[in-house]
Amino acid sequence: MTAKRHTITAALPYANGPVHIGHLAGCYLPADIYTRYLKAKREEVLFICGSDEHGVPITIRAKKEGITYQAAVDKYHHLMQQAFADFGIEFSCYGRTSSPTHHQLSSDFFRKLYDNNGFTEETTEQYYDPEAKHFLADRYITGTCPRCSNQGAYGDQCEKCGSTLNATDLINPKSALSGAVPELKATKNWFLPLDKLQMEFIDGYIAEKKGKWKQHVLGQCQSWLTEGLRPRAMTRDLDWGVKVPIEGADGKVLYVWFDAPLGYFSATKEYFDSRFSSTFNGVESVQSEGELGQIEVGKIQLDDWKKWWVKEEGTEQHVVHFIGKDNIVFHCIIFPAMLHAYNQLGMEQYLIADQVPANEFLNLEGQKISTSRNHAVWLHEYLQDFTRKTDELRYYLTAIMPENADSDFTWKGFQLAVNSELVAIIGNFINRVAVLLHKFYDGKIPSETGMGDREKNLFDNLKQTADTIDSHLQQFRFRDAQSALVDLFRSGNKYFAETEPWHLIKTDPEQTKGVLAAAANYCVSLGILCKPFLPQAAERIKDLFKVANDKYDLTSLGVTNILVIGHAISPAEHLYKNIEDAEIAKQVDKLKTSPVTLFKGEGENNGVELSQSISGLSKSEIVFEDFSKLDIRIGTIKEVVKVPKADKLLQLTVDVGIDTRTIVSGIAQHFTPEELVGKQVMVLVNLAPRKMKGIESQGMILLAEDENGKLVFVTPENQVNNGAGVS
Ligand code: B3M
Ligand code: ZN
Repeated sequence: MTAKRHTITAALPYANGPVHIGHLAGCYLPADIYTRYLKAKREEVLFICGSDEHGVPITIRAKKEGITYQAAVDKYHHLMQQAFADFGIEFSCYGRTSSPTHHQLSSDFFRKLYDNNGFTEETTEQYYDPEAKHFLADRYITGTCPRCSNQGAYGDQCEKCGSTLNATDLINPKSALSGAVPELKATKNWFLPLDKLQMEFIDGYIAEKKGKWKQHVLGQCQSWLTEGLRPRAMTRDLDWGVKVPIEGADGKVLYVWFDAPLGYFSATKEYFDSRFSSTFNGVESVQSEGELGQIEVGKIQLDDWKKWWVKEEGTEQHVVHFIGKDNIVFHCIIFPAMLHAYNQLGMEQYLIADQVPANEFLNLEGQKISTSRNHAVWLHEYLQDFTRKTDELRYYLTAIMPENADSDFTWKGFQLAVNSELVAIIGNFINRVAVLLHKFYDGKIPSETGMGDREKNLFDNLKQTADTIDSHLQQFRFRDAQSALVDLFRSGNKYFAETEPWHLIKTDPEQTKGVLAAAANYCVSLGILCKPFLPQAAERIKDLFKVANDKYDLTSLGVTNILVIGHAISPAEHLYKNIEDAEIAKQVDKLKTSPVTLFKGEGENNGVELSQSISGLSKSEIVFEDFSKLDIRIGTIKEVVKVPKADKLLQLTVDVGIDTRTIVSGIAQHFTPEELVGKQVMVLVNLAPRKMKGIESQGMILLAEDENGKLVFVTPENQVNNGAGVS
């Protein structure tokens, strides 16, 4: 069997601010789930990340805070690294691009390309601040937007109208450093000939990914390629970054998007170097379970970081970059072009990504996350407010992960996910099994697993679902994978509902033993499957059922006698606790007190305007992601009153589980208020609120029309809980 080696990267976050939930859902969480899953399969995997400490946003942040660039990146590097660790993102190595190893490696990489005519030299006119004696990055220039006349537009974008700009487009440009009028001055830089590399390599590389990569990723790549790539400067006039290793290039550094992806290499190198010096970034290096699979530590050579980045005959190697959608061009086009150019030199043959499963953006309570306006949920603050509740956030973020379309985090949604799924389905099942084992059998496995039809079905379904999860994960469908896992807990609850061991014990004590032994062994398998998604649950289940470490991985999945007769378990406990309304209210208030903007701020990606509302469905063909934007839930009509001076409208008060809200509906001519109270209906709950006759309507009730034009409600066949989702 050929070995499979997986090199997994997550985008290096800019060290200019703390980590928020958008970052987590965008790339760190899916990368962590994926890595943990491969580890549970005992495949070779290395998970690489680090802080991106160069580039203009860092220099702006440092200037704002009145500290040196290095002090700024030190501060945020440590803050981010700590928050990731506290949240349980298990990087194998977390580097930083201000490290000497990184400067050396990226500088050498540039120099080798340079020595082999890998760049073209071009002189262009750039804005220069005559007072500060400094070339100005586009972000350092403000002026009037030529499109919308906003006087505070930046040299790279106007945050009012969302246009992408060149600094020379601005009317009345000013330097943000000194306020001086900038002058155009000639400057020489080195350009990567992307036009040539497109024809030579990139076109074919992307074409080959059709049907393999996510549609939205290919779509973005294709639009760049159709427009035609142009040479791009790989050096910049800036005083912070990796110095350009060429005579006469004083005051110039490598373009941040040239050095940052090489940070994946340098973080790996530093990690392997540290295995000989036992420190990494000055911190004791800890190797986590299963990380290097079958590699024997004693055999590692100094150069072994290249095992993860250089082609090796006879080994199946996979490089996967987890990123957000704003990083697509850099990871799918520019970095591969750099590596291809380097590979042409005939030295090491670097591996080029075979998957880039970029995610789209996560919004927060219907608005874009904005770091500059503090409309965000910061990870380190979450961890303070919800001590050790990491599974809870992982679970909800995975459930709403913006895999193929933007999605929305709401605190109510978070509460509902925790209370009605983690507590009511997952925690509840595990707890019931443990409680009954203690109640009837002194906390010991009473017999072998009973193997009747029900048990056979239970375990068959487990194995099939595990295969489904595997296939979802291989295709980066984290939401579906997690939801299949929850279904397995539902099946456990159903098994109990059918076998009723609490009654069965009175009529058939022997069979009851078999049922509880089956349930307990089934719990162990569920715990193993929780590992990538809900690591805390996985640990708690392992401790609760006292499972040996070496039996707790995917090779034990579906085994019905992991827990043998007489095996004692720990006292029963609840895996999760309900999140109370007051905790949610506090978070919602916190957001309200921070001003919200409609546009993205400094350090973010572009000036795209917020789309706040769902614009009404078109009747043309849609894809599933379009449908999944609709949040349809079951609700119960509590009160109905006529709307004064409107003969068609009724004002309904509807309990939709997550809250009780007002909905105005044009159904007064079809129903009397009396016949509506108590009715269960389907409600589109994430429709933007709108006012009708001065009343704000928060959602829409779904109705069908019969052949006579009479309206009928679309109702669930059986009574279900308010708030139940319709999908
Ligand atoms: N720091 C951009 C970002 O955080 C950038 C990623 C670098 S990955 C090599 O969105
Ligand atoms: Zn504008």
